[in-house]
Amino acid sequence: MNWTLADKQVVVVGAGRTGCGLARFFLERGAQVVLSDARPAERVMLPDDLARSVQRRDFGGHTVELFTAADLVVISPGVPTDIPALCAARQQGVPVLGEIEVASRSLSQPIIAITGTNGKSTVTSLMGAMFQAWGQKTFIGGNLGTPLVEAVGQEWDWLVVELSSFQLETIEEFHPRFGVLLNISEDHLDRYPDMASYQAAKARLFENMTEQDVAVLNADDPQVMTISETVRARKIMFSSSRSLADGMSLEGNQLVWKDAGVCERFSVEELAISGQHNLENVMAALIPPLLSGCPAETAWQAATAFRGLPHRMAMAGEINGVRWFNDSKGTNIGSVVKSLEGNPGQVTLIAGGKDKQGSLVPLLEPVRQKVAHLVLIGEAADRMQEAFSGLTEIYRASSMREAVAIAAKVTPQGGTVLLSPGCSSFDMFKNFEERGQVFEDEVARLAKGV
Ligand code: UMA
Ligand code: ADP
Repeated sequence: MNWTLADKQVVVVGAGRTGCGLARFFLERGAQVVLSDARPAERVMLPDDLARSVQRRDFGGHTVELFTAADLVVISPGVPTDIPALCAARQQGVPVLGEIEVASRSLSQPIIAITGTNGKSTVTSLMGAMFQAWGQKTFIGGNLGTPLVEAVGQEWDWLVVELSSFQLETIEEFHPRFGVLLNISEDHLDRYPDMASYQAAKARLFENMTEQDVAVLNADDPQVMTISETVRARKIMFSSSRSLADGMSLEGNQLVWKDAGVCERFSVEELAISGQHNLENVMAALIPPLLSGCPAETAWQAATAFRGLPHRMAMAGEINGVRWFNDSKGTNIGSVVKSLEGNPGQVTLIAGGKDKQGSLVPLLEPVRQKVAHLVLIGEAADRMQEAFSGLTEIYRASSMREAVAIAAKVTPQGGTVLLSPGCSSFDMFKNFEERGQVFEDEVARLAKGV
C-alpha cells in the first residue's frame, strides 16, 4: 500500500526499538514526526541518527493535545492501548495503529506469523533457518528482536515473524499467509484483566486469514482447539500425543508428516535440542516450509543443525559435578513447568522477578516433585514463598550473586541448578538477556573460584 505521508503529523509512541524503527519509517516518507515517551528526556537514549533528525519530542509523559492534533498515532507494543492520550486521540477520530499493521501495509511478500505463550522465538528462528537453508531470502524478526517495520523496503522471499499478544492487539488488516499458534497458558495478567482477554488477543492472528491461507495449530492444546473453531483458514495440526491422519505427529521416536498422500518420517534422535516442548517446536516449524515446497531433507538438516537459542535451557557450566542451566527466557509459569519436566532429576530452582500475577497452581506439583531447593529473587518472591511453602526448602536472595552463592552451597554433587524465573526481569534487570548474562557471569566467577 502506498501511503501519502508527506507532511502528515505522526505521533510515534514509545522510543524503544519499535519506536525508533517507526520514527525512521515515517521520517523517510516525509512525515512530521513527534516522538513521545513516558520516560523523562534524560532517560531516553536515542540513536545518533534520530537524535539529529527527530526535532519534536514529547518526553516525560504523553501530551494529549499533540495526540489529538495528529493525523496518525502509531504505538509500540509495550504501550497499553488504553492510556488517556490514546483514548483522546481515538475520540477525536485520529487513527491509532500498531507497528505490525503499519509495517505489513507496506510489505507485499508472504508473512508467516508465529504466536503462542511459549516457544515463539525458538520456532521463529528454527523456521527462518529452514527457509534460509532452502536458499530463500528470509526476514526473521518481530517480537524476537528486529521490529517488522525494519523489513520494509528490502527484497524478501519470506518474512518469518514472531508476534506477541501486545502486537496482535492493534492489527486491523494484517493478513499472514501462515498463522502458527503454538500453545496458550497464563501470561501477562499484569496487562490483561483476565485470561479471556489475553486469549482473544492471540486469536486475532487468524481474523483476516481466508481459505487460501494456512493455520498451523497445536492439536494437544485445549485453548488452541477452542480458538480453531472460528478459524477460516485451512487447518493443519501437529500433535505430540497421538497419531494424526493428516498433519504432523510424534510417533515413537519419529516425527511423521502426512499431507496429500505424502508421508515423510524424521528421526528425533538426530536433533540437538531436547525436551518434549522442543519436539513440538520442531513439528510446528517444519509445516510451513514443507507446505511451501522446501525439500524435506533441507528442512530437516536445518532442524538437526539448530542448537537452540541463548537463555533457553542453555548450559552455563559444570562446576564440581553440578550442572548450571540458564533458562532466563522462562518468563511465565507454563515455561517453568516445561523446563522442570525436561529435567530428569531433582533441581535447585532460582525463580522470581517482576510478578505477572498469574496463577502459581500449575507449578505446585512440579515444585513438590522436582525442586529440592528453591531460591527466590525479585518482587514476586513473597507471593512465591507463600505458595510453595512446605513443598520444598526455600531461600531468599536479594541479588543474582547471592542467589548463585546459595544455590552453589545447597546443591549436592551430581545435581542441577536451573535459573527459570517464571517472571519478567524488569524489576532487577534491563531485560531477560541481561538477567541471563548476569547469571552466566556469576556461574563463571564461581568456576574460577572468585
Ligand atoms: N512507553 C511509553 N509509554 C507507555 C509505556 C511504555 O512511552 O505507556 C515507552 C517506554 O518508556 C520505552 C518504550 O515505550 O521507552 C518501550 O517500548 P516497548 O515496550 O514496546 O519496547 P521495544 O523496545 O519497542 O520492544 C518491543 C517489544 N517489547 C515489548 O513488547 C514489551 C520487544 O519484545 C520486541 O523485541 C521489540 O518491540 C521488536 O519487535 C520484548 C518483550 O519482552 C522481547 N516482549 C514481550 C514478551 O516476549 O513477553 C511481549
Ligand atoms: P517465547 O518466545 O514464546 O517466549 P522461547 O522459544 O523463547 O519462547 O522459549 C522460552 C521458554 O519457554 C523456554 O526456555 C522453555 O522453558 C519454554 N518453552 C519453549 N518452547 C515451549 C513450548 N512449545 N511449550 C511450552 N514451553 C516452551
